[in-house]
Amino acid sequence: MNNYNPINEIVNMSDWPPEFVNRYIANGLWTNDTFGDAFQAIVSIMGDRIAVTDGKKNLSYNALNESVNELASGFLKLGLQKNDVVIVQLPNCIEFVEITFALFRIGVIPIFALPAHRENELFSFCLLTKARAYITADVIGGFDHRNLANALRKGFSFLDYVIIVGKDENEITLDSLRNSLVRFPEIIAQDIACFQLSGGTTGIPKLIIRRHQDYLYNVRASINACRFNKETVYLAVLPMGHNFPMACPGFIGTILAGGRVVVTRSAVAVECFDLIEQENITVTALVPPIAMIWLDAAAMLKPDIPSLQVLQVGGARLSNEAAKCVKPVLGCKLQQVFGMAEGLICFTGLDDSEELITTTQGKPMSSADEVRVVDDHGQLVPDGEVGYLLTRGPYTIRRYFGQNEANRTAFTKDGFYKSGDLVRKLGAYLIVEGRDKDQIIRGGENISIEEIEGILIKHATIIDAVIVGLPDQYYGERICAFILCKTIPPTANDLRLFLEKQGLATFKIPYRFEFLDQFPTTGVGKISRKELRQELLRMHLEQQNKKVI
Ligand code: J2J
Repeated sequence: MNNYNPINEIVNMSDWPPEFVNRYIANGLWTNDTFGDAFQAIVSIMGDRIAVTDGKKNLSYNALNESVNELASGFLKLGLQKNDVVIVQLPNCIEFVEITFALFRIGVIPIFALPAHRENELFSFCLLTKARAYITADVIGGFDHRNLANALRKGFSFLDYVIIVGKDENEITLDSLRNSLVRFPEIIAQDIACFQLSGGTTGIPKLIIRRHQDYLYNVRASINACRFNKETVYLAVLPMGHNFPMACPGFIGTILAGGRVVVTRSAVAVECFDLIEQENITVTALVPPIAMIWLDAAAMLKPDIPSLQVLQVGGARLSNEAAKCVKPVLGCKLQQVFGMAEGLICFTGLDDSEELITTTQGKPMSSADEVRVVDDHGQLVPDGEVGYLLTRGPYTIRRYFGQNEANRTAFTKDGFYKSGDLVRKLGAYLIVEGRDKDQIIRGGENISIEEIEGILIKHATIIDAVIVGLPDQYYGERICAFILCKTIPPTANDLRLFLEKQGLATFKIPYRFEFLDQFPTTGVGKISRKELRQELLRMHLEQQNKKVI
């Protein structure tokens, strides 16, 4: 059993029923090529044009291709084989691009861990997949990943290799693997390209099987919707392992469209504004908390960044108020992106009306995407009413890897993925109203946290606001607001008066305000409501204990 590879069980499985496979192929959505083929094709067109930039370092398409081949050969010579799994945990860097395409080329399957993941997440990935290698950097954001590597090695005898990007005396370095060419295994469109991670804010991320055929379609449809082309210069700010900056269209989409990727390890507004100016960035992608900070900084600094045509914002709900500021403050178009690593991606269109761009989260990017909005009993709700989003399509998974329980609960019998998002339809467009678990029900009233947050950020001193519920024996839940301020915070009473003046119903006015210097975030930078809820409970219990004493 020692050589048992759990991946073998899914290698030849088709995740979609045959009638869907046939339809997606017949309609030209799924093609026979792989990421390796698509990359090769663009290399032969772009040649010596720059593909990736990191600081002063540039790699042309030809040079990137050479690196990819050398690394792919090195991984094979080291002993990795097609369908082995490796964990890749890296900061944004050129090597991220090289490694991704090298692994795609030889069918070694990366799990893209985010830099913020620690033992809990990595141990679970190892256990599920029997990962054979851990590819990381020595230190990321002040944290020494060699300690994590040691813990993994101790825990799992099957983890044969630790590969360090950068210099290291004791471990295998990536550079030492750059090797003369060997024969590559044959990779077909049905092979697994990578594991993406579910973005849920509870528990350990689940593994999402992305095959060349569906993931390549995901990238190509995104390129189409976002009009990426040879003139695109994409700034990779969000952690590149996440589905959004990776494949929607992200850095892979930029490369396959013949554009240039500029990577940065800093999301700090001034540093990014400088980079946008120096590198003539045309598009970048952010999560709302970072977008809000950029907007605030830009309002003061008035950066000179005319090259920036589009700011994509997704990953969490951007308030309509913040959405309306993007054009006047940053001088570029806003593109809202509502997506999930499990599949479905919605974009607002580049030519859509301001109204659609600032008040909706876009429409599904593929005509083959199927969307249903249903009530608690799975019955369709009338158009325009809020319900749970179910979706199915040519790049939306039908099951997770190694998650029997989640596979029973997260999908309907007819293969729709239950996203857990509460949405409202406006024609083909979707408006995200929250997540099922983020709703606040106070005294039987469903409270729209979006409405309260949207009003709070209109206050002159507030950068961002998050509403969470505190369990309460009388009301069921009470409304609490966490506030991030530019300057000295207003008092809770000021804010109550402000909300009242803005016309917010009395029962929606928060019972409690907490002022923080920063919000806890998930690995990709979304605000972690789960951690804020825990923090609130902790503060509440502390106060109760004080009262008892
Ligand atoms: C509200 N909630 C949103 C939005 C995602 C592009 C963009 C984002 C992701 C992503 C992604 C939202 N408004 N605009 O993979 O390719 C919440 C929803 C969704 C969950 C998915 C991409 N955009 N969300 O965020 O897998 O709750 O993917 O179900 O990390 O984020 O999270 P994740």
